[in-house]
Amino acid sequence: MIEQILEKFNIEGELIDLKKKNSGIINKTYVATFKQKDGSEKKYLIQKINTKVFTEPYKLMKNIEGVTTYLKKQMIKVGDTTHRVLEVVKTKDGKSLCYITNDSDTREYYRIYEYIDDSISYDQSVNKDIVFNTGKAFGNFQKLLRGYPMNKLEETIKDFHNTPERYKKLMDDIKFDSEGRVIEVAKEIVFILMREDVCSLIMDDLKEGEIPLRVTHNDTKVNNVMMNKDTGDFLAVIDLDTVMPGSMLFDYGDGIRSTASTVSEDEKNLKKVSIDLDLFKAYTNGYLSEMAPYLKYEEVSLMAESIRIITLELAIRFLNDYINGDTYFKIDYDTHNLDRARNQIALVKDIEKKLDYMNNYILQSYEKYRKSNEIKKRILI
Ligand code: GN1
Ligand code: MG
Repeated sequence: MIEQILEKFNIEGELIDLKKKNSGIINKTYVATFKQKDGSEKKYLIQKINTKVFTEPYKLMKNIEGVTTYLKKQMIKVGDTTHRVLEVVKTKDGKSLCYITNDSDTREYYRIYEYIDDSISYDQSVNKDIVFNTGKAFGNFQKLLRGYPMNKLEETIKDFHNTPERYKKLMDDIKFDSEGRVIEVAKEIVFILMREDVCSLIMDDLKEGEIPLRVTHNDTKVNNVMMNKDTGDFLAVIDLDTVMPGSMLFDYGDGIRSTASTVSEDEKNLKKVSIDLDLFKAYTNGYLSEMAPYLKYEEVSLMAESIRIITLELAIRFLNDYINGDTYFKIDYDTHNLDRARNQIALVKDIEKKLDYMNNYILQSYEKYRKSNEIKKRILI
């Protein structure tokens, strides 16, 4: 089947290996190796787009092509030759996607990227350096895209990080209780109810224009950055499906939520769930080392709060999916989404204890990187 897809794309050589990759909980991914005429091997990443989540795959690819083309131009402009950009492979008729019609008469969409060689990605934050470079990669991504024409960008998933809307939807679905699961999750619902006001802090400022819309990645996990195998520096930001207009706060907060948590989202022993402050510092410094000169103070002052908001949002999403009968996130067992929601709630509790500390640290780091950039600019003049 995948072979049939591969034939539709502009790929040279002979297919010698095909493997399914276990990463992400939305799209299905395969790695294909092709032997070239000169004997060398070239790898490609094939992804089946989850059209339940991304209902308009052509819009999604339009965003990805626009952003990657722009990134490449910016990198040439600033003389960056060490980092790489995701490369879309076109079909034989010049499209960024192909589809096949499956047995149940629905279209399955596939796209292909060139595999990024000499790279490694981590599913867990192994150490501070990796986390620093993850923050730096996403900071650099936002920095290079800060002049991207926002009107060219499609909203591929409507209200993706609109936390108050996510909250409202959860409350609506609780009333509906389609699977009769609400009774089991009363404690979790109360926890979320008590934080209704927190949900709207970022969205209110965005709507009022206090903070700007920027190009955001919207899935700033450690495994969405390919690292250079030899130098340890970041190589490229991947998984651009959710690139959309948004606030940098969603990206920063989600970056800390996912890279600085002591355990994975699947950990059931809630005593183990917390934010590792050293990893928090590493990500913050990496991010601000790139973005500090370009941020508005209103954004910086909400950075610590954004960690709580995005974690609460994911708790809401997991709990909502559990209540609805697990229609969105892939699950391995019946209560998987409930366990994930509990894990994120435990993380919110820990974040709340550390909020003031994190806020102070962010402000210090921001001042440090802003000043060092001023000095660099003066020296250059
Ligand atoms: C989903 O599939 P993956 O791991 O790239 C989700 C993110 C969540 C994440 C939680 C489009 O991302 O928003 O933070 O799971 N992506 C989408 O693990 O919903
Ligand atoms: Mg993703």
